[in-house]
Amino acid sequence: HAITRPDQSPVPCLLMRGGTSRGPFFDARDLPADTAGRDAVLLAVLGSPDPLQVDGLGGGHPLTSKAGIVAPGAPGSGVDVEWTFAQLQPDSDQVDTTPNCGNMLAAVLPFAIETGMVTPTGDTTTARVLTRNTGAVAEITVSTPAGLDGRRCVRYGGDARIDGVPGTAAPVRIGFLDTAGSVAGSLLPTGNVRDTVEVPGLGPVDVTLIDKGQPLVILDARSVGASGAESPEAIDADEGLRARIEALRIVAGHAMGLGDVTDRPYPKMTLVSAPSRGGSISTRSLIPRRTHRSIGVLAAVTAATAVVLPGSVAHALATAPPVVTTEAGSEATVGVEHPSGEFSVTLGLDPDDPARVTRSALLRTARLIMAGSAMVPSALLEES
Ligand code: NQM
Repeated sequence: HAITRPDQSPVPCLLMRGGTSRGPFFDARDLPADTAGRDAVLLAVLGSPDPLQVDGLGGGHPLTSKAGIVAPGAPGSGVDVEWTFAQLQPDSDQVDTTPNCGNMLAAVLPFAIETGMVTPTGDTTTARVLTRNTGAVAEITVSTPAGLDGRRCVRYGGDARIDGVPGTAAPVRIGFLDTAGSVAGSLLPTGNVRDTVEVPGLGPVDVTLIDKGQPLVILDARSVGASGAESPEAIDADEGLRARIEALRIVAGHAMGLGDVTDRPYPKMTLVSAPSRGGSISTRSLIPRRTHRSIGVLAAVTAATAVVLPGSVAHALATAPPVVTTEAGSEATVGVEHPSGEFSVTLGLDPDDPARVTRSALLRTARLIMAGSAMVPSALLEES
């Protein structure tokens, strides 16, 4: 780069949408190697902390305060690409690399192809991607036709539609093997399908504490005085409701063995109610203090897993999903309703124990929005 401003320096970066999230993606080798230096650069790029993130690329919401750090898979590891997801916040200087993000994950293979880390193999390219945050491995397939110069490249346009994103785009197919216990250590960290927790100011609340890729507190919306049909804006504007949900989250965090989660972006809160649009369950997801416009990918996988788990709070309110039996075993397709539509998750079920989910598959889309460099104060790069 020939840019020689004395006080601002460029960091190569692709701004991408992954599913219903958006953020800058970096080649790990372009960021400071130490965590503190890396985080300082990410905060500068996003413009946090500031509710509007007016001095950076963030969009003033947790869903647009995210970053991806991508590297080639280690030789012999069996993965083609590895990445670290960073959750930032508009209004704090926290950079959290503990949880998964299945939405941003959808942009990782496109990024790896754009930057030459992965070479396309045919009209579609499949790669194994490791999320370093939790160790989850996903098999991802993207569309890679020949480009104008005859070389294969990522196709972003197409007919696939996901609720929560305008228009249509090329499909990004994601398959997960076991994602249980990503942050909480096991699928059911208390050992129970259902717990009753005592919440100060609210009393006893029945919950399912579960982690199939995202630690969730699943509760009947009515137990915090909601119907489950509220819009995200209505939930975010209701301070009393949010305070009740947050009080429950703190208690549940301890019960899940996660310690004091006051400043943590997990567990996420999932208010469930009976489906109303032909799906299996209706959800309102708080991530964790603002309400998702749809639902996170691994949050949807986790909620769907609870739907097929007899005794869970979700199972009790759900309409049983259709199950088909193929040569590969039984599959349930769970329709997770959310404020902007429905997220369909296909779960592979253990033939000996249909309450045990062995794999999950889902559809996302992604798009390269901008390619270039993010400018950050030079001192942040010199220090590393
Ligand atoms: O659960 C939001 C999102 C997410 C996370 C959040 C996600 C997932 O929608 O895998 O995708 O839960 O903070 O991007």
